[in-house]
Amino acid sequence: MSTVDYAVQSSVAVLTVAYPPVNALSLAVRAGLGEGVARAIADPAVKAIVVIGSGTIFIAGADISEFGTPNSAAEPRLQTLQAQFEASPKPIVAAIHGTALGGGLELALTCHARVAVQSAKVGLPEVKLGLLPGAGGTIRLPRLTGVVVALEAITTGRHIGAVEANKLGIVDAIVFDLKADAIGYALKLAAEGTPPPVRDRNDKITGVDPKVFADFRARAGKKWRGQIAPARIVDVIEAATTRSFDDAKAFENEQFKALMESDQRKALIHYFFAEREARKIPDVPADIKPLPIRKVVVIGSGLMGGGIAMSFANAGIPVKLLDIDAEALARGMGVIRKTYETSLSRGSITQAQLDERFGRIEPVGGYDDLGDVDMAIEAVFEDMALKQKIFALLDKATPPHAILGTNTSSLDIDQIASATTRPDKVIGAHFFSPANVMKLLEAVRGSKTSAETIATVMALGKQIGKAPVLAGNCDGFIGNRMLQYYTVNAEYMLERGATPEQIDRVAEQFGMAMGPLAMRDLAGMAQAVNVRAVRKLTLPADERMPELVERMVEAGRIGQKSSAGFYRYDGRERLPDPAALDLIRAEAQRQGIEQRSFTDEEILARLFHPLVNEGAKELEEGIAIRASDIDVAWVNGYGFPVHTGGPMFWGEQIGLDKVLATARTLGAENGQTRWGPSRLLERLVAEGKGWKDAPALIAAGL
Ligand code: TC6
Repeated sequence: MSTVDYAVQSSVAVLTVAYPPVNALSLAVRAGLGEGVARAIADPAVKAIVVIGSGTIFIAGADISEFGTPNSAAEPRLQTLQAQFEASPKPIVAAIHGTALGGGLELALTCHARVAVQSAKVGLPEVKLGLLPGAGGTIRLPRLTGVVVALEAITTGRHIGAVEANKLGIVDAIVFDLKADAIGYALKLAAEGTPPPVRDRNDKITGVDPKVFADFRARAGKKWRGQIAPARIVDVIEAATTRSFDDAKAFENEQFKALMESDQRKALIHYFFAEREARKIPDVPADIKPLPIRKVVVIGSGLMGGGIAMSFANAGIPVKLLDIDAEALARGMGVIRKTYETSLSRGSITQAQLDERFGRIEPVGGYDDLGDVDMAIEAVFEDMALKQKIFALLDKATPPHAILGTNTSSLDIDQIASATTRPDKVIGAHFFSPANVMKLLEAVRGSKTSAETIATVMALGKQIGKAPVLAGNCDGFIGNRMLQYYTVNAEYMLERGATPEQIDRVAEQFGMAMGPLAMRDLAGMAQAVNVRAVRKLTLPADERMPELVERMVEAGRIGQKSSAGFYRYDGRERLPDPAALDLIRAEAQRQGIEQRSFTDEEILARLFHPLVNEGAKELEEGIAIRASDIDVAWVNGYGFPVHTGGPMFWGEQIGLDKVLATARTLGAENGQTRWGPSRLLERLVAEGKGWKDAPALIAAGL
């Protein structure tokens, strides 16, 4: 079947792109569009042309899977097609539904007009792939919207709803019957005379004050955290205002090519596919149908439960928020209301959305009325006996088909499931705080969790806008199991002479939103002391837990709350504190540790290499299915910089041999049992292999 269907309707050639799943601009699609336009121009019976997508989408952009293959450079290239569109004597109208993204929108910008249905979205999300819109997006979009809007839209890559796009001048008209109205619009243009292409409209990019760009760089640059593409985007948009179209286009090409070659682009495209791959579970057949989840109950109205309830409400799924403590329930509902009100005051939701979303959350005081839920998620504190009691109640109160999820971050799923008569329907559904914001959903399979239950939770995760990752049942699952190495290691380094500022600066320059010690101060030390008390009980004999946090608490330095921890705080501003350094030094002496200086490079290695080593152990044990799943977990749950591709991809990029060397050093220093090298890592390095070879080695028993 052709990838572009050609038909003439009411003297208009309608070119329908039919290239599932997302009508990406593969070579075949580009060729089909080029042939279609040439045919329409040559046909005297055709007055105008409409380009439309089949299925649920207009065009999702360049075909990312073609990048780096001969097809991506083969003619007709996108830019050749665009020149053909712009030169067409007959008007071309883009008829947009679903999404028009990246190259899809850039192609539409070379049409003579764009019409869209109200539900459509447009955007230039290339920045999320480490790229810039290299098919003229950076120099055409500002010609329609002005530079201020273009700067924000292209550096964030956000999807813009059709109504807003219409107001901004990107879309010319909102229509109802897409094909028929687009044909009508095209005929109107043909009757009035083909309008000039966007490239010739210069009024919005003339006389722009250069200060606009300087201000934008100063303001927005802080959010880029080491990503290179946004700054290049600003440079090209600025060039669009100072150079001719062709000169600016040449500059855009040059910058696009440079980004295409960058490690960040490779990492971000790895990440794009990793997130989609994570939803595919090898032993869950693709034809297993997820159960429809029409209503959910969340048990526990604390911060976590409330955030989880909001995640469902935001995605249009009605949810009951259950708490047997009436006061806590009222408080929880109050917090939810307040969170929505903050979003309203920031302009991120409308009053109507607030009412709708809040209205979907029904507070309930007991288990009597759960006959209509398809899923329950328990989010009470980490107490096995309490959880088992709740699961026994849920087992009786919910319909037999309902899935029972637990938000535990560490407890044994099988033990929780044993309190029910349906262990096949019990699964971990571990959200991250704040649950209405954080994207990671760690689904945890117990030994009896069924394929249908897994398929349902993975699909549900996507439906509510999360990035679901499936983990095996172990202490800490995928993410938290690795986290301890990062945080504990920061403290080992403090004992040995690194300073909190140095460690946090290295982590933040790497791209973490906040370094591990500043994070500890923010989260507060008291809870960490409790967690460690439990962890110490199971610590192997060859390992010593650092006790800096304990010393801080003893000295009344519990973190930001007491304005002192690893730093001192003036309001929220964190400042170096000699008193904290004294305390660290005294503890090092007590432990008989000699302090020394650390280079930034060593700090970076000691902070992040152990994550990769532990990730490899998770692969060995089957806790994580793929290295890329670990990347998805760490990017979305712990803020690991996405432009590195995630810890495992990054580890492979810098060299697994380096990671292994660090594991050997830390094994010798901190105890081999937990800190020593993973066998998988040793094998991969010995054989010069990478993560893609891991499954075969593991299957062969390492
Ligand atoms: C660009 O345009 C550069 C231009 C300059 C050139 C000079 N290509 O996300 P989903 C696959 S850069 C190839 O699950 P949704 C995806 O891997 C591009 N494949 O669906 C998955 O495959 P699987 C700028 C693609 O409905 C399947 O389609 N554009 C592409 O939740 C379904 O994907 C973007 O960055 C692609 N472009 O969301 C847009 N896109 O089934 C990227 C998707 O084998 N795409 N696939 O796993 C998206 O944001 C989303 O896919 C979506 C649909 C919103 C279009």
